[in-house]
Order: sequence, then structure tokens, then C-alpha cells
Amino acid sequence: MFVDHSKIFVKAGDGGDGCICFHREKFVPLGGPDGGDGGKGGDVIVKARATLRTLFDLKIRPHYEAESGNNGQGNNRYGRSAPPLFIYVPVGTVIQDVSSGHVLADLAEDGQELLVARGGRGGRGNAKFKSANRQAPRIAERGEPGAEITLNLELKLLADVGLVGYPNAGKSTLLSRISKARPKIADYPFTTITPNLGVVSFGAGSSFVVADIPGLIDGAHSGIGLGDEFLRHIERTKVVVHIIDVFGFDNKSAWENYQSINKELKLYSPKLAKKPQVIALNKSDLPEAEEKIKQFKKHLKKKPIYVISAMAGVGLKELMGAVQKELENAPEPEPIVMTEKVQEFTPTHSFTIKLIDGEFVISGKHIEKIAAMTWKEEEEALVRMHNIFKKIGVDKALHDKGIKPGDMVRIGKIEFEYTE
Ligand SMILES: Nc1nc2c(ncn2[C@@H]2O[C@H](COP(=O)(O)OP(=O)(O)OP(=O)(O)O)[C@@H](O)[C@H]2O)c(=O)[nH]1
Ligand SMILES: [Mg+2]
Repeated sequence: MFVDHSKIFVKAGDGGDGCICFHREKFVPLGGPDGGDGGKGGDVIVKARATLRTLFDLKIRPHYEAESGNNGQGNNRYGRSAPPLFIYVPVGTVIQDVSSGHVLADLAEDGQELLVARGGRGGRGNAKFKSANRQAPRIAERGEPGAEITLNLELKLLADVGLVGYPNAGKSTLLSRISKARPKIADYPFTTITPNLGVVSFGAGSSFVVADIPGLIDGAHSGIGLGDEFLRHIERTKVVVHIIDVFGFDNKSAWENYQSINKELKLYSPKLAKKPQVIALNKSDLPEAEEKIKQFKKHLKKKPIYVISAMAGVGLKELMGAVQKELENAPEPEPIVMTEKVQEFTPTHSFTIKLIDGEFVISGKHIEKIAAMTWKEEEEALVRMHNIFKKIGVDKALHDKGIKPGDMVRIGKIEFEYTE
């Protein structure tokens, strides 16, 4: 099954907790702190793989979570870091961050990868908190939570040439004639419901990839029919071949059809409308085609028109020759605009305080992270957290909001009673 977009939720692994431990040995009464650091949580990496063709697997399994790092242990043993979690996608997958709308990457080559969520840092063990005036610290950090992100994945086919036209015009028939592809062909509209790709070998050593997409109808740009879904695949091609049934479609003439399709392309994307277009009038083998061809040509005197019979294989060499020539002159399709990098966590100390159901709820990325990394069972660790909060102005802000001893404060998942 061909699936060309999917929304996935990923979470990197949490860092392992740092350990609060003291050296124990016979005859050594007061061993120093020897709690090791926690290991790093696993990153989540999206990687392109040439053997994949669809995003189907990700559609049916949209949740991904990397392993957490192991906790640190006594005797200065560090916790093991977790391996990265790879999510494999087909080449041509565009990754977008749902919350910001930024395009993060366009994985256009086999093996290309993007780190989408960084694993949490391991918490430091209490050995790291030893200082001249703190010989036996009961402080360690919990692991940093792994980053979370929701991504839109969209597969853009990497074809050089796109076939567009109304349903039943003969696009799939043409593809089957010029390549080894065997798409379904039938005498009714919307036979093709997902794109087909074929490789055309032309002349000495040159070849190009052609995409046959479902037929377009009026209003396709706004989502009517199947076509608009697939126009984005055409956006990346270098050349468009416009296939027209010389007998027309939907009780309209070939000329009217030609204009309407071009209008749809323009409404979908002006860039698409500007792509080099090769015009092919199909079904020339049928009786009375001659007269229809004449009529069409009357309207369009300045542009070359290729008269073909996809079924009988007439005029295809000339058509492919024209396509080849256009390909040689066509500019490389513009790369998709990419945001430089995944926005990494930048410690901004900004926070907000809201009074919700009598509780003072503090939110802010940095502050929530500090809270999550605090061993709240340890008095000393809590004191350290409060000292950090004081420094960044949380205390003062709580005062300004009128907090009194005994009131409850909540930060992320932790809650405590306020004391002076
Ligand atoms: N006589 C004649 N019939 C043709 C020719 N090309 C295609 N056909 C017929 O037209 C019908 C539609 O052909 P398809 O290739 O399925 O058309 P399509 O453009 O891919 O149609 P959709 O997938 O529905 O968009 C089939 O019955 C074909 O046999 C041609 O050159 N001559
Ligand atoms: Mg078709």
C-alpha cells in the first residue's frame, strides 16, 4: 500500500539518574561520595533508506520512544547510555515540526539522517557535588527528560518528469509503453489511485524517471478528486508532460481540457505552472481523430504539439525526444526551504506563574527541567533547587503574586508546600 504522509510522535530517552552513594569499606568509617552519573538517554534519528517506498509502516505505528539511560551507581560507576532509535523512511521524505511548522529536513539521499529528538543528559551523581565545604553531599541530579516532538512526514517522489491530465487521458498507458512499469489501465476514470514510477531509457546511456499520477479534475487544487493529493509529487519534477485525450473529457473539448488543467496547476502552485511543459495529444489512432487534432492545433499555434497514440506506440519517440531536450535545459528543481537545525534546547529562564485551583503553577521549559532533575526526596537536593529558583527570580515572582507559607506550588510533575 502506498502511503505518502504520516504524523508521528517521538520521544527521546530520559537520562539516567545520578546516584547518591558513599564509599563503604571496612575500617574506613567516613567514605566520601562515590555516586556515579546516569547514562544519556537515546536520541531519535530519522534516516532515509533507498529500499523503502512508502510511509505505510509509520502510518500504522506512529509512536516512537527511545530507551532511557541507566542510572548511575555507587563506586563511581556510570550508568550505560542508551543507543539511538532509528526510524527509517523512504528517500524523498520531508520532515516537518508540527508545533512550529518548520521544515526540518528533506531527506533526498540514501543514508541521509536527521536527529529529531535529543536524549536527555544523565544526571550527575553525588561525587560531582563534593566541595571543600560539602564533604558528604546528599545531592545528585535526576536524568534530564528526553526531548519530545510531533512530526509530519511527507513523501515526495523523486521523478524527473510528471504526467498530468484528466482521468482516462492515457497517462498510465503511456507509462507502460515507455518504461517497464505495469500500471493498471482501464476504460474508466480514476483507474490510477496512487502514483506509479517508471524509468525511461532513452538514447545512449541516458535515462529519466517518469511519474504517472491520478487524473486531475476541476477543483483539484482545492482537494476535489484525487489529484491534488498527488500534485506535490509533480512539484519536484523538472518537466511536465500534459496528456490530453484528443476527444476531450467530461463533454468538453480537448482545448478546454488543456486550459482547465493548466488553470488547476497554476492555482495549486504558480511554480508548477511555470515548469517546462510538453503537450501530447493522445488517442490519435481512433477514427475522426484527425479533425479533432486540427481543431486543437488552431488554438495553439505557437507551441509544439506532439500527436501520439500511447496504445499503438505512435509518436512516442518524438515525444520522448522532446522531453529529453527539455530535461537537459531545465533548471534543477528548487530544494525545499529548510530550517537550519532542530531547535535545540536553549536555557531561557523565562517562566510564568498562574493561580489554578488555589495552587501556584509555575511553567517554563528551563524551570520544569530543573524540577524534573531534582531528587525531591532529598532535603539537600531540594535546597539546591530552591537556590537556583531564587537566583532566576522565582521567589520574588511568587511573593509578588501574594504567596503565603503553606500554599502549594506545582512545577511540572512536582509539588511542594511553600515555606519562607
Ligand atoms: N484508442 C486508444 N485508447 C487509448 C490510448 N491510450 C489510452 N487508451 C485507453 O484509454 C483508457 C484510459 O487509459 P489509462 O492509461 O488508464 O488512462 P489514465 O490517464 O491513466 O487514467 P486515470 O488513471 O484514470 O487517470 C484505457 O481504456 C486505455 O486503453 C490510445 O492511444 N488510443
Ligand atoms: Mg492511470
